[in-house]
Amino acid sequence: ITEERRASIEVTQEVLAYHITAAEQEIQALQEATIPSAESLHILDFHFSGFGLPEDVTTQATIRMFLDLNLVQDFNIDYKSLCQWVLTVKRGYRNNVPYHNWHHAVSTAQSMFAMLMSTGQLQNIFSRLEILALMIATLNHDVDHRGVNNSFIERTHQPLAQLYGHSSLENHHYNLCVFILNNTGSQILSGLSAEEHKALLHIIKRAILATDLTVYMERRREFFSLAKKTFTLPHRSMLMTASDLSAITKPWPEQKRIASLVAMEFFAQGDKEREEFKIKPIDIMNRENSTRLPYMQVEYIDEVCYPLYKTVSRLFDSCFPLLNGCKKNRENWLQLADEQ
Ligand code: 5BB
Ligand code: ZN
Repeated sequence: ITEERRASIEVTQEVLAYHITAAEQEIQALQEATIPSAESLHILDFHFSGFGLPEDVTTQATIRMFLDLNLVQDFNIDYKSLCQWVLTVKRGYRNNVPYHNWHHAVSTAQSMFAMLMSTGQLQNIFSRLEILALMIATLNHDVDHRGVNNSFIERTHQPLAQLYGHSSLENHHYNLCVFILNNTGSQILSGLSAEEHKALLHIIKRAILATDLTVYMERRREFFSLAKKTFTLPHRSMLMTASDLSAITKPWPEQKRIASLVAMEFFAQGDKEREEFKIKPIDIMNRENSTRLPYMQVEYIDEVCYPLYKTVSRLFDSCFPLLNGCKKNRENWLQLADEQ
């Protein structure tokens, strides 16, 4: 690493720290707030909906997940640092992105939390360190998403694509996650030993990189065949994807709303491709196909979601509501597709 490169990193970190570190007032408000119980926040439910929750409640709900998983006690996490960390992660997400924003982060973390809490099984299988890693990873897994996919970033030759060879976005999400963990005042890991710290970052990295859907599609055969054997560990990565895609398992009004946000984000990328590269966007990003949305959702369920939740619920009975929700949404989308 050259002197110049080091300087450039330092400057970037300074800028980032200045822009995304939460304001003192905001931190104090969260720190002094009475955190509602998990029951009253409904975060133990698989059909939890984060949309419509006031912003301050989303950060309180996040704190509640860390408290109820005993992570604050077990890892000696300083409470004020935890508050600043959560608020800083929240600021790392872009409000102007329709789907990949803070609500998606909270919803992903909540799905992981609900799976972990639904059965003693999962909490016995994973170590305390793995549980901490999975919660940090879900909350950070899309931080600073720009509403366009890796393929777009690579084709536009953005610095982000030059920095990493593959999974550009996911590598960026991980690096920002580490940056926020090192940020003065947000150092929730200061109670960990050097070895624990190193092991934790390794798990977080693998978990965040696993949320690249193309990586999941390539590896899923492996998960499915592992899941059929009796004494195998469920893959942490599979639970990351199950949390990430949990919108498809939500009650119908929520699923409909989220699908339209996903479509908005896809179509916005398609519009950019048409304008900037003068190319015809791929089907799912082409606004002219908006009437095919119900049909695309059925395909998405059949090819991606159903096999995933089938495997997860086979491993853990308590996760069956995820599969059931997915099935119900397939019926609804199919009906809409047939009506057209
Ligand atoms: C397109 C190709 N086809 C043969 C099968 C179905 N797919 S799909 O699975 O890529 C697809 C997924 C098509 C349309 C979709 O949404 C239209 C609004 C979706 C879809 N993806 N629908 C969703 O509700 C959600 Br949530 C998602 C996941 C969004 C993750 C975005 C990450 C993209 C990186 C490649
Ligand atoms: Zn995501």
